[in-house]
Amino acid sequence: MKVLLLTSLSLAALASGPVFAQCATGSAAMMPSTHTMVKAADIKWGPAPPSLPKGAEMTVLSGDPGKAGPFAIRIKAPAGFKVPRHWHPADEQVTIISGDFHLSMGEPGSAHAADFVAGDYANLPAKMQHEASTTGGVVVQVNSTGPFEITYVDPKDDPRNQMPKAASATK
Ligand SMILES: [Cu+2]
Repeated sequence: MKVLLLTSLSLAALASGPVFAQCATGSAAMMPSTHTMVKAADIKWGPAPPSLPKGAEMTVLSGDPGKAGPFAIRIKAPAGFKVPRHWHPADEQVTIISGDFHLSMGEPGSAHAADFVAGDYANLPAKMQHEASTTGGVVVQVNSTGPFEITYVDPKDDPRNQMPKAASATK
């Protein structure tokens, strides 16, 4: 009986080891095949895609938001910037790098709102509608799984629907 007990204990110990090792290997397999090192000082900002309201800048840290698979981007938004209620097809992990950020999760009547500062984090579940804004400007990092898409709850809020009008109004 003693031998049996020891055997089952050591089997349990063996089983717990490899389980964690497998988890680590599994998540590593999800990462891009090439390593990426990004120095904040070297980041080159470009205009954010037309799916976001005008004024924001974006940089891609890793992956490709337009393709299937994990990616990391940063978005730099000026003071007063607001992204009206929208949702994404995949979970969106947001880390505040600098500035102030305000997030309202869920439908307007029952939304959960919070203010964020540098170092704060939020996970925005796939298809859960939300609204984001900043008072004094913000840089956020977004980690998600491509292809990245934004669907505005009110199509009138979609900058892609406003573009022709905006262009003719300024000319
Ligand atoms: Cu969003």
